[in-house]
Amino acid sequence: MPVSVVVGMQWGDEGKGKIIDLLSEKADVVARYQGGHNAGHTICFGDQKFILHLIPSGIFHEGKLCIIGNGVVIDPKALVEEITLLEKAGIDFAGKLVISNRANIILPYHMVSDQNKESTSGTRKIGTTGRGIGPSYADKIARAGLRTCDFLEEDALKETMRANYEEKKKVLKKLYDHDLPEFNRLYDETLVYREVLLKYIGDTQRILRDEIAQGRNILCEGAQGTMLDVDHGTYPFVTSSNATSGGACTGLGIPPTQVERVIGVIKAYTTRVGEGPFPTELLDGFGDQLRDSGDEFGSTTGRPRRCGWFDAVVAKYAVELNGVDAITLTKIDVLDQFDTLKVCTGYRYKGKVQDGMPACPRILQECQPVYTEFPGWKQSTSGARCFSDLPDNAKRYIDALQKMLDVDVLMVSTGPHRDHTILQG
Ligand code: 2SA
Ligand code: MG
Repeated sequence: MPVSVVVGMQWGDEGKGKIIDLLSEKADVVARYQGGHNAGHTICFGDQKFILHLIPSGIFHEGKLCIIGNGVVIDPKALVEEITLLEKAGIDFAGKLVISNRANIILPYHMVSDQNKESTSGTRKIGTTGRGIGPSYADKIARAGLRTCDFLEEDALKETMRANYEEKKKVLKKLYDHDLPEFNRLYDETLVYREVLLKYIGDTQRILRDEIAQGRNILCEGAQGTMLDVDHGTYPFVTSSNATSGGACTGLGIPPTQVERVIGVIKAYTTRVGEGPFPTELLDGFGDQLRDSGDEFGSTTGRPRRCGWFDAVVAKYAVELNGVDAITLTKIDVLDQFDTLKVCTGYRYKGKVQDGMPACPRILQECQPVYTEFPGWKQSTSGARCFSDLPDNAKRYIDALQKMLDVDVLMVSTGPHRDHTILQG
């Protein structure tokens, strides 16, 4: 069973891009299963840095097939721009990219709706990326969306798109007094992107079925992270898809019985971007120090990320929920300058330590973290490639996390580049 799923174990930005890029070497197919161009997966090699939003992080390797699955929502303009940018950097897409014919489309009115809802929601605002992700998934679930297969026949596309447009036009006018551009302008623009994308649209479920039958290695790429999962995350402060490992099956059409392993990516501290509860958040100078040393700014929107200590309650929940059987621990070097490190081992609510992850955001908001302290190492680990080269206190910190989570640490990342990596075992 050659299918592996790579999943974010926190609120996204764990460093999945780098890890998938590394693991892609041994994969035949790399497939994105949810989210859209809200994601920002950063990959560095040589002196180049790329931020991928929709294209799977295997694209930089020769001979790998990259798939955008049915669970992804696609903004045609964003995808065409990303393809064009990568082509300019010398990436050849011929025969390398297939987009599911069952993926839902994001159109400009989804973005308008997302941004207007956010700006009129006051304290109920989610802090979305404003990319139209939620409204597009809402249309999908309401069975009102446009899909990539609708691109295949121009007449049908026009009819479906017009019906959607007319409805959105009324709703956006009524709710936000917003006027959409006229239909033909929107349609003609969509046709331009369709022209570029048509050749990539295919039946990715069947392709994956055949690849699996031939024993090929499939790497399923999650976007965002466990705590942003629409069912299991800190709802309503979540994204609108299943970022957990189960999303790989629905978002690609792969049977659960074919998934062999789940690799969890987790940062040595915690960040989140957007609103919502975050028990270990540091609102003091330590938080600023993490943000500065970790360069913690949204790779899609540039927003400063909120930073805090490692949260083992979140991590254990993610292990359980995703069935994580190996961990890759990232950005350990960002902790190099701290005297003392804290790890949250439990949540106290109204004087009592909670069992598990509270479902209700109001309760989570009031939870006080219970911390265990670790001495820092005050030495550079940046670029280390061997576990034995790490300072003793860094080894102790990693060992302690491994014990708390009861899962093997497969890799430790000590910097943004491919070779800034410690491979275990
Ligand atoms: P949305 O736009 O509807 O998915 O937003 C809903 C919530 O999901 C969060 N979200 C993210 N969190 C971390 N990283 C993401 N990708 C970008 C990055 C984010 C950026 O890699 O840095 O640049 O701001 C991502 N995408 C969605 C979002 O912040 C909301 O909390
Ligand atoms: Mg990111």
